This record gives sequence, structure tokens and C-alpha cells, in this order.
Amino acid sequence: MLAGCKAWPEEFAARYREAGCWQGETFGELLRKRAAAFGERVAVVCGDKHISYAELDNRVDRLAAGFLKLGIKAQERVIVQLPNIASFFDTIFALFRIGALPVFALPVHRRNEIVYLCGFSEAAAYIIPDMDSGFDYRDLAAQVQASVPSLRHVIVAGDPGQETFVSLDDLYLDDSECSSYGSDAEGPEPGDVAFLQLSGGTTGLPKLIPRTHDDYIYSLRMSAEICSLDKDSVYLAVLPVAHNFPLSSPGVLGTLYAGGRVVLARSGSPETAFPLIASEYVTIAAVVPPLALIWLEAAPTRSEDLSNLQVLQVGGAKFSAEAAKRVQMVLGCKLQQVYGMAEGLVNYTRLDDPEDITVFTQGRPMSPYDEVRLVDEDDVEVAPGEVGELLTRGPYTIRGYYKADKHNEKAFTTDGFYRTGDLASLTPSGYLVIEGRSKDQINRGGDKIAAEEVENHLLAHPSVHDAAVVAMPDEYLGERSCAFVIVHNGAVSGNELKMFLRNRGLAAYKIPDRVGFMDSFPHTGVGKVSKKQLRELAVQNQDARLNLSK
Ligand code: OOB
Repeated sequence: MLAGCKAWPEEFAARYREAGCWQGETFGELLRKRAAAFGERVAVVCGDKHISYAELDNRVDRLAAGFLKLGIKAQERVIVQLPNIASFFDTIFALFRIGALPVFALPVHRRNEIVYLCGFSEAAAYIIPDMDSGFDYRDLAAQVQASVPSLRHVIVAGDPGQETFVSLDDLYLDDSECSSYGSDAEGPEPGDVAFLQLSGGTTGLPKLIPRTHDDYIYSLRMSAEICSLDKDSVYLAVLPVAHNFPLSSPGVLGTLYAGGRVVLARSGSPETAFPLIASEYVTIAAVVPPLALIWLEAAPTRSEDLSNLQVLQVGGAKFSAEAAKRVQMVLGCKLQQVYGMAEGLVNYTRLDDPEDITVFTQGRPMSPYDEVRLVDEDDVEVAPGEVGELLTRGPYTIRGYYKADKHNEKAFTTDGFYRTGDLASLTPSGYLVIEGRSKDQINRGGDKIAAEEVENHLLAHPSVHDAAVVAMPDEYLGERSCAFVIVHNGAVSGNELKMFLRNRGLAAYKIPDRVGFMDSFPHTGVGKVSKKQLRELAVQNQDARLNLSK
């Protein structure tokens, strides 16, 4: 096990192996078997590129050899910040094959996030596109490299732009050269960590989630089965593929697991997605609630034939029942609600569930070995039907974050349950209904914001005495963020504070949507800042003490 990671206790590991959850396979082997089984069938579609399973497997071998030649070693961490492009797959499978560990960053992350990830994970390399959505990632990489001298390589998919950066294309060795690098590579074990995912977070600094080959492949197998994926399935990836939902629930990896076809989209807009659904005969797609609303609104006015689409998955944030009711009628496909987390547990409504379940619940755990408990503030189980915090453990839920011993004591119970921070109730048939959240996080249309992280950045401003960030309801995104600030040392405007955060390199989705100024914060009985009262204030922003327009 990678240093800094917590394995499952042997008793549990043995149980999961005996039960057939963990089948002792690595991602490298998985792709090899799929290439043998599905050879010339198309695995990935990206623009006009159609890449077969055999081709993907070969590209991965050649790139793996190139990574080894560059000096990237097993267990070393590599930050992967790629959009939905074909080289994402070459890159991650090549890293899997040599046992190096991708650390998944999202395309929206900026200097603040990437510098932290590189430093904290002691990354050997950072892999980026040249440009995407009008943003030059090479400028970002130059800043990152200046702050993290231990970063050995910046690898660019596309034009590297400067001499010190490596072109990803140049790393694919010829077949003949491959064997000399491939042969001395010691492949990873199935129980080894395969990669690190970023947690949505509740703390000042983001946490990293170590997932093993065994546990993640199990989650792919179960997800693919529940979603009835097979070699004829066509999955449309519109959400950024590095996120756990489109990556594995069943996502792009679950589709490859089943021998299906992955279609990559650079945007989720109906203008991009609908023509792809029609021309590529897409059978399943995954979206976050705000995007589902856009699709529902656009569908009646568009002419594309969406009739191949069988399943629309919606997850990442709570989907309103009102919108959920319209999916089948407007888009002509089944709705599947997905409630999951990068830490592990994923719940699905099943494809043959009646409408009252698919509309009103967020699904049930995918594995019979998932354990879920709903508890009150004293960790005592609540009565059936009551709301409690959801705790979970199971064959694909981590037992601890990477290098975070102290935080792990709070985030996990002593018997290994992960405290999700989500408030839920259980229906008599075992389906979860998400009722709210006890964690200090804002869910902005699926993008998770740790309040404390933004508060810390605000506190770095010389005029800010104190800061508290809370969610405010939003019709479209579900929630937006509102920062309350107490100022000293002279005046500062909301816009100046937002600019300050942007200049600190914070990702755009973390910049508060609104800033409110106060003379003091309301407190709870024990003297803590009352976020509950602040949330209420954010709703009634006409409150006299608050000046949201300042
Ligand atoms: C997914 O993963 P993360 O790690 O970005 O966020 C997890 C959190 C959950 O703890 C919950 O607070 C929220 O996102 N969430 C939902 C939800 N799905 C996720 N809240 C209400 N309803 C839902 N359907 O977001 C994720 C990972 C795998 C599959 C699906 C989503």
C-alpha cells in the first residue's frame, strides 16, 4: 500500500475477496483483455477520431514505455488535468500500466488548486492540454513549475509551446523500442492504489482519495451491470471525465469495462450534445441537475433524433422531483438518479424501478456489501424513516484519505464508516432520499465548494477581519455561494474581494456569487458562528444589517 494510505482491515479484505467483489485484476490487465475480446470495435470517439480497443491498447503500451523512458516510476504521482479528449485514456491507462498514480484534477482548477495538488502529492509530472475553452494551460503550468520546483516534467497534449515542456505525442515510442522499456516495468498489484481522486472537501485544504485497482474495478463491474451496459452501449461523456460520476458510475470506464463505446463531448450544451446523441446513436448519458434542466428546456425546440437514448442519469446534486417527472416525457428516455461520492458509495435507482422511486429517491447502494447507517449527532441510529447523517463502509469505500491521519479521525468512525456529511432518510424498501447536509460545503450545481477553503482565502485579505461562506438557494444551480465578511482596516468592495480571490488562483466556481458585509456574525449557543442564521440571512438579503450590493 502506498505510504499515507489506509488499507481495509484484513478481515474485511478477505471477505470482499471471498465474496468475489475484488477479483484480483489491474486496469492494465483489464484493457488487455478488452482488446483481445473486442479488438477492432470502437472504444473511444473523439471528434472524427474513432479509436478501437486494439488501437487503444497499443497506444497505451507505447505511451507507458515513453513514460518509463522519461523516468516516471511506479507509485509516483502525476497530476492529470485533461479535458474530454482521447489522450485522457492513453494517459491514464499508461500510468496505470506502469503503476504510476494519476491525480485527477478538473479542467476548471487553477493555480491555487494545482500548486497544492503538486506540492501535497509530491508529483513527478503534470499533464495538461495546450489550450482549452480559451484558456492556456501552459501559462498555468509555468506558474505551477515556478512554485513547485520538485515537479520534474510538464507534459502537454498538443503544442508544448516552450522548450522545457514535453510533448505527449513525442512520448509514444515505436513498437520496436517499447519492449526495452516495457520489460523491466513491474506492474502494480490489484490491491495497490491505482490513482488519487479529489474530494469535494469540507476543510481548508482539499483531501485526496486513494482508490485501488480492485475496489474501483468492482465499482465498474457493479455499475455496468446495474445500468445494463454491454458491447452495444454508447455512453456520451459531457461532464469532465476526471470526475467520479462520468469516470465510473458507470461512466467512461464502466463503458470500456463492458466493451461499449465512449463518445467524448467538449461541452454539455444541447448544441453539442444533441447532434452527438443522434449521429453516434448514444444510448446513455450522465448530467448534473442544472444541465438536465437545460436539456429539458431545449429538447422540444430541437430537431435531432434522440430516440436511441435509453437512459439519462442525473446526479452530483439533488434533482428536483418536478424536473425528474418530466424526463421520460420530454426526452423519451428513462431517468436514473445517481447519488454518489468520490470516496466510494454510489447509489442508483434501478432501470426497472417504478416512477415513484426514480422521481422521489436518489437510489439504493449498488453493492449488497455496502453498509449504510443513518445516525443522529451522538452517532445513535435514528428510527426507521427518520432523517440522519449517512455513514457508510463497503468494498469500494475508502477507509481514509491520503496523508490525512488527523482529519481521518473525524471523517471516519472508529469502526471504519465514512461520515458522508449528507442527511438522508431511508424508504421501507431501502432507497435513500437526500434531505440536506451537515457538512460545511456548498453544492453549486454539482461543483463542491468547501466553505473553509474560501474563508481562508478571504481572511488573507488585509481588510478582512472575519469571513463565513454559506449556500443560498438557487432555482437553476440548486445552490450558489454567499460570503459574509466583517471588514477592518478600511473599506473593500465585494468585487474587489472577488478579484482578490481570482488573483490568488482560485477556480472560478469557488468565487462567491455574492458578498455581504456585516459588523458581527450571529452566534450559536456555544459561541460558534451560526451558519444556519447566515443562510437565512442570505435568503432575506434585504436585512438591514446586510449590504449585498456593496
Ligand atoms: C459525486 O461525487 P462528489 O465526490 O463530487 O460529491 C459527493 C457529494 C455527496 O456527498 C452529496 O453531498 C452530493 O455530492 N451528491 C448528491 C447527489 N449526488 C452527489 N446530493 C444529492 N443528490 C444526488 N444525487 O457527486 C458523485 C460521484 C459518483 C456518482 C455520482 C455523483
